[in-house]
Amino acid sequence: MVSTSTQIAGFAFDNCLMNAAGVACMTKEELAEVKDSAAGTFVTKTATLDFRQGNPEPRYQDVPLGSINSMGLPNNGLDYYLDYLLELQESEPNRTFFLSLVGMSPEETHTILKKVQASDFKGITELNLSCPNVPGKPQIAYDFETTEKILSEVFAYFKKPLGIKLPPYFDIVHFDQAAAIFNKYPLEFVNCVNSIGNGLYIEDESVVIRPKNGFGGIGGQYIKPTALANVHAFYQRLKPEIQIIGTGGVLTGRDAFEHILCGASMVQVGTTLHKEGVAAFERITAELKVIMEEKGYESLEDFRGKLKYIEE
Ligand code: RRO
Repeated sequence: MVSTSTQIAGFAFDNCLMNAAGVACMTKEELAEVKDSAAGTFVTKTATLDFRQGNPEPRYQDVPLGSINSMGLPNNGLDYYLDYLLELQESEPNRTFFLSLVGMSPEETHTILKKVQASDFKGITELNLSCPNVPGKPQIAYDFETTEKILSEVFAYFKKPLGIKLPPYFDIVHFDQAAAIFNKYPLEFVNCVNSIGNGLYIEDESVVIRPKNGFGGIGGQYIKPTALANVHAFYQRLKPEIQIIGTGGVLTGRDAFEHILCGASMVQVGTTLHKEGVAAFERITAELKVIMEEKGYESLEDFRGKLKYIEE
């Protein structure tokens, strides 16, 4: 009797796998397909206050070891996603879903979060501090001063369950500094990681996506070691009340197992979901359960965070 069920922010999910924001979540139809798959829940495309067209196409390319994208935050606007989530609260009262959002400025972020706070939304909010693809807008969470200012202002009025989506960090001092900031706030989770920003993929003599002359966020196999390092670095540093969602390089049950071993309580699938469709959830769940059975683990708690180190 092996279970991959989990909890985030006190809400129960019957599976720890879900989509990563940006994949299979732009429209209600896509969200419904994830909802009705083997996934435990879904997260919406990151919503801004108003509809955005995003960057010119081609803007997402699957490549052999992963993906590159410069979507530029295309989305249907906050109300589209919030209305759907409020509908689901009536039709599926026993399930909890995630709303991803960010403003085009700190002011817009506050406007959006105040609307969510004032609404009847009972689910979980993920504030995306790591979009790498809007020309002229740096990834917020690489600027610790701005990040701290936003969080201190947000928690003055936002009282619903909130987590943040982080970019990958690459320096131990940055893990220390980021964790010290996050530990000051009542965050429910951090989600590690967004795509590795501004990679360049070349085929023959050309880039493969149009925006920014081909620079884009890298996902898939390329990023698993970075993702695992970020999951584990924050697992080691954050107060236990802040859970970790692991995202990056999940192709197989083994990859999901490694994220959980590093401390993840939920595992998101992006590039692989884009390549394979929602059938990926059933396959990866089955593969994860085989590994758990082989090792005699019945639940995620039996191995979460229990990464082994090599003794002196
Ligand atoms: O829409 C995007 O270009 C995008 C976003 Br908001 C994000 O957070 N991560 C990413 O790889 N692409």
